[in-house]
Amino acid sequence: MNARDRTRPEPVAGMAVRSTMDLFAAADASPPTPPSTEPLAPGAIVWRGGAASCAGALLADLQGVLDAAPLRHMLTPGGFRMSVAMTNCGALGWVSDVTGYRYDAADPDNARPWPAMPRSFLDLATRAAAQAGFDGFAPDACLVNRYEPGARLSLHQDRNERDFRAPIVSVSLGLPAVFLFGGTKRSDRAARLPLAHGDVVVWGGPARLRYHGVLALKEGQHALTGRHRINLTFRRAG
Ligand code: MD3
Ligand code: FE
Repeated sequence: MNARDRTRPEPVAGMAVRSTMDLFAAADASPPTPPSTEPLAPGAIVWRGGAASCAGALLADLQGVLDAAPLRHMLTPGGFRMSVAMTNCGALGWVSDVTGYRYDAADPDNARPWPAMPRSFLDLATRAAAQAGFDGFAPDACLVNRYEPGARLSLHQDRNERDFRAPIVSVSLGLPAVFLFGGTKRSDRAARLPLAHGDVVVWGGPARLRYHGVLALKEGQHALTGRHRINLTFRRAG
């Protein structure tokens, strides 16, 4: 049962006519609030729709970030242009170029610090982490990924962060995508997980170093993001 289900209590079989007031009273008396998150794998939980109610605020604050640090297609160490457009906010930003991957306090395109992480971003990320048991998560980096139809992210591990005890929190906005969740070896078979607008996933503990990727985005339209999917990943990098 999730939060949306709980807002509409169902009549109990065998009970005759009850007023709407009684039904809500019965809902109030029901056992402790069930968690709105589901376990996905050891160390990983999904909070379906966890960002749905704040998506408008997140996207409004994202615009300020993009004005200061525009999205760009980085190069892989192999010299390929990434199909996903990226930027960052927070003290550190993830960057890729022909020399490799790293976190950097400066935006390589303009040598300025990355824009600050908006309060709305930080609030959501810390609330999500706490629901997965990671109290005190203090992300210092938020990588913004923007997918257009056809854009994909091949199977990889996130291992440029200093301390793998901190989880990664990911927030999906806009068009849906299929996420690939593999094992700790690249050759391990990957499960497919559909991620929709508002879904929040926390990847920690034994899930932290699992291979993952995103299948090519399908064409579509979303009321808030047009033909794009936006993913925010919050990390403790430094
Ligand atoms: C599982 N982004 O930016 S988020 C990335 O949807 C990245 O844009 C994808 O992978 C995206 O590095 C996936 C989900 C995610 C992020 C980090 C993880 C899953 C993870 C780290 C470890 C295990
Ligand atoms: Fe990743």
